[in-house]
Amino acid sequence: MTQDLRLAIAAELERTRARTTLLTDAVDEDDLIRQHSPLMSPLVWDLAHIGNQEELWLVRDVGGRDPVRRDIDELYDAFKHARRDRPALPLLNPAEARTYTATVRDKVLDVLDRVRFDPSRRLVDDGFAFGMIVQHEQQHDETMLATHQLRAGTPVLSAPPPPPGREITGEILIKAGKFVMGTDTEPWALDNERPAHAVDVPAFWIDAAPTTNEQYAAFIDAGGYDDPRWWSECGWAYRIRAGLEKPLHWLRDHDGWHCRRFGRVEPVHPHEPVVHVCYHEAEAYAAWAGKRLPTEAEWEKAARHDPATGRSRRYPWGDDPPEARHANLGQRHLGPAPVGAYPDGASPLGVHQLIGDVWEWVSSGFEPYPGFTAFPYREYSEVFFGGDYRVLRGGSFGTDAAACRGTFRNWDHPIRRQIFSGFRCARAA
Ligand code: AVJ
Ligand code: FE
Repeated sequence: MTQDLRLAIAAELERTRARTTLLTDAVDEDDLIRQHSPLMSPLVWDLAHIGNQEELWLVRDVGGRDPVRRDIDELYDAFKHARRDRPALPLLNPAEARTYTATVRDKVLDVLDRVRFDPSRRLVDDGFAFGMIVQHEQQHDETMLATHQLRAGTPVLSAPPPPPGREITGEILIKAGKFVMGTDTEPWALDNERPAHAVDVPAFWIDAAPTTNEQYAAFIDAGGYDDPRWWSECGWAYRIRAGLEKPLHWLRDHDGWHCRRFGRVEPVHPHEPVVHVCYHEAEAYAAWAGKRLPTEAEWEKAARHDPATGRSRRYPWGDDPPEARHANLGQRHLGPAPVGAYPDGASPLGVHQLIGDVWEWVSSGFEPYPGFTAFPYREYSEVFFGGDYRVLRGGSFGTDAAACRGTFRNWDHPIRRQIFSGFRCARAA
C-alpha cells in the first residue's frame, strides 16, 4: 500500500514537471525573463517559485532537511512582491532557476523514499503534502499557460484540436433538497474544500452546457455592452473604465469574429464555450438572457448530486478519475472543446462539461465553509476570504486533473479575464 502511494506520487511529480519543462523550454531566455503582461509574473519567477514552495514544504517541513537556498525565500514569496514588481527583482536567471528546481526535486525524491505516511501526522497522511505540491505546480503551470496566451510573437505551443461537438441545448431542472457540499474524504482536497456539510438548495434550472461564443456574440450584437440595465453598478463602472466591448483576445474582422490563441489568429468557433470574460461580463450576459449565474452550491449540486442514491459524487460522471473521454483537461488541447464533445462526462441528469473546458464563474464570493480550519497554511485560502473575490468552478482545458475535482474551488477578482474563464447560466424554478 505504502509502496503504491510512493510510486503514484513519484509519477505525479514527474508528469507535472514534464509540463513545467514544456512551458518553460518552449521560449527563449529573453521570453522567460520578460514580463508579458503586468498581470503576470515573468515565467522564470513561476519556475523558481515552484521549486521554492517544493523546498519549503517537502525538503524542509516533511523531510526535516537543511535549506537548499534560504536566501531566496523572500524573492519567491508571492505576498512580498506584487506580480507587476517581480521583473525588477534580482531573480535567479533561467539556468539558475532550472538547476535550483532540479536540486530540490532530487532531494524530494529522496525524502519520498524514506517518508512514513504516518496517519497521526496530518501533513503526510495519504501523501497530502506531496499532493498539495503537485497541485501547486499544476496551478502555476496553468498560470504560465495564461502567460503564454498573453505573449506576443510567433507561436511556440501546439496541440491537436479537441473532439467535435454535438447539439446540446436547454436547461436541466435540479429539484429542491439537501445535498452534501465539500468533502472529508478526498485525500488531496485543499483546506477550502472542507469540511463536508449539508446544504439545502431550492429547485433551479441550470444550462446543460456552458454559454457559447455564438450565444455571447448575440449579446454583443444586441448592444449588451451599451446597456447599463444588464450590468451591476460596479460592473458597469468597470465596463466604462476599462472600455470593455468584447471578450479578451477577440478581434472583429471583415468576415466576423476572430480570436488570438497562443499566437495564432483563428475564427471564433460558434459552438465552443466563450472564454476570457470577467465576472461582470458573465453577469451582464446572464441578465440579458433573462437568467442569472448559479450560486456555488447550485453549481456543485449540479456537478455532484446523484438523485438516484442521494450521494455526492467526486465528478459529474461518478467517482472514477478523469480520463480523456470525460473532460477537456490538462492542456491536451489549446482551447475549450465545442459543447457536446464529452457525453461520457455528463452528470446523471444530463449537465455537460461541468469539468474542463472553461472555469465557470458562479455568483458566490469566496467564503469558508462552516467548520473551516486553515491547513496547512493560512495564505492558501484563509487570507482571501471576505475579499473582493468570486468563485470559479470546474477547471479549464489548462487545468490538470490533479488540480480539478467536483469540490475544487478557484477564485479571482471579478474584473479578471486573462484566466481561462467562462460561465453557464441558471435561474430559479
Ligand atoms: C487558487 C489559483 C487562486 O494561483 O493565485 C498558487 C493558487 N496559491 N500559489 C493562485 C496558488 C499559491 C491560486 N489560485
Ligand atoms: Fe504559488
